[in-house]
Amino acid sequence: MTKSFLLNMENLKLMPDTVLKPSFDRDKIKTSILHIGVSNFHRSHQAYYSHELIEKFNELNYGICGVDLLDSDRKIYNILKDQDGLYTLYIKEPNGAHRAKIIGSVVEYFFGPENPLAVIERMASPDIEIISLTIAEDGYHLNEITGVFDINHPAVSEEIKNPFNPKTVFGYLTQAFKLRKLRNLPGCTILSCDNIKSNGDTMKHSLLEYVSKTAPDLLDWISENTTFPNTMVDRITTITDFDDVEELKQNFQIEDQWPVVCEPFADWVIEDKFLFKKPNWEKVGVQFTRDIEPYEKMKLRLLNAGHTILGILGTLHGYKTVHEAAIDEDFIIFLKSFMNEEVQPTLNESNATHVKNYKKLLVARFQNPHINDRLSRICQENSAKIPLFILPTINDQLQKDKNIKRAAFIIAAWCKYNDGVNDFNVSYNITDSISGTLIRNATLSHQNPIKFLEIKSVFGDLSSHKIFTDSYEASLSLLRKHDVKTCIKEMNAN
Ligand code: CS2
Repeated sequence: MTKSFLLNMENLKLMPDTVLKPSFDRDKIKTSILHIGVSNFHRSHQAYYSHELIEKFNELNYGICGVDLLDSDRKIYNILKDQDGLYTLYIKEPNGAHRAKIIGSVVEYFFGPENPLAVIERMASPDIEIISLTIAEDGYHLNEITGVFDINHPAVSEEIKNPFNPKTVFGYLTQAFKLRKLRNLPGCTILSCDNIKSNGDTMKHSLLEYVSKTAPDLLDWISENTTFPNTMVDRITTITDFDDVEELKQNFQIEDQWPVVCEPFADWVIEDKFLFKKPNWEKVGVQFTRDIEPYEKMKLRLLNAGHTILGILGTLHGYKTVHEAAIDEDFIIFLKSFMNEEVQPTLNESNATHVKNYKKLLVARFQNPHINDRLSRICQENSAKIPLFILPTINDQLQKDKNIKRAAFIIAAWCKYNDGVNDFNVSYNITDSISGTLIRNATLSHQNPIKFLEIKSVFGDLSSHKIFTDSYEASLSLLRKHDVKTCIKEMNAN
């Protein structure tokens, strides 16, 4: 058996030269970014970009202080503590060339449930210029129907009763900003990096709403002393498998308790709206723009929608990973037609070249055989994803009386997906915060297809749009009679 080394500062030098190790002195790094939500995605994306900036350009000011606020994040807290904040980014090329890169940009870490006051103090320290976030859709506490911040959300109302023991990101930020104001310190840039629509604006409205109810004296200060750039973030990052941990041991002699696996592609577009001088991230491929919308739309409607389509159709056909579905020619013909005929007309002309290049790369990204991205991950919380990834395309197309045939088929397939059994009679779990409603309405749809579209929190008024419902009903009736593969072939033939 090959000897392997626990990942920590001390052991770095013992690791073979095939491991890409930080060459910078981590003790010299200054922290100007505090990041909340040290997820796999943060570690493959924002922390990677900061690492590259430090490593390649000796920009020592962009160290990250990682913070997690949820009890459920205790595992990453313990691991990062053990590993001196180091972790492996296991970057898998489609041709099988895999790189193990040790990321060294997370130089501090705080765990909210253990010491909330320490987190608030760190957020309020003058050297922190950017507070970035990957707190997932749930972390924003948006109302399902209105899509705006829900002050009555149980986590929020509980916290309001006990503001000095915050639990949500809003509670922490409020306490930290109170301190900054009191101490006459400047504010900071809040950089949301979540896959939600207008992430910066959403964060801003939510925070202001929270503060108006809990600390109205702070409202003006926050408005004047913070900015909330919108961002488009992109890098396919999977759930870490035990096999990855083993491979790193065998092939690179690294013993990492929680490495991160991702594709080689990475993209980050940020609205140019920083409170202070922005990090020179453009040196490592980040794009700053005045208008984020075209990029955001492109990514959500092509990549994320593409994933969702492969997720739903693939699961019905018994596939387990994105790769398996993406090398099925029938699936790809369907996906490409959807993108070209139904999504493309809804995208802005202004970044047409970017869109063209993005589309070209997309299928190859999905087909990367080494990225074991499970369809079960993709289909989690479809009820939150579909309104963001697919419905905007449908609404835009309907408004212009344009083609929605494939989009309607996808919604019908999602209805069938909620029956919970694939075409080979194997059942799977539906992991969704409204799974009860989805399953109930999918069951009712066997008698009356429209019942599924009557879930208002997902579909709004779509059930009253005749052009859409006709197409959806035709698809659902096809899907109830035949297996999904036959239906896709039929769709492709027309
Ligand atoms: C995926 C995303 O969860 C999903 O639905 O589409 O996690 C996707 O992998 C990332 O957005 C890629 O940038």
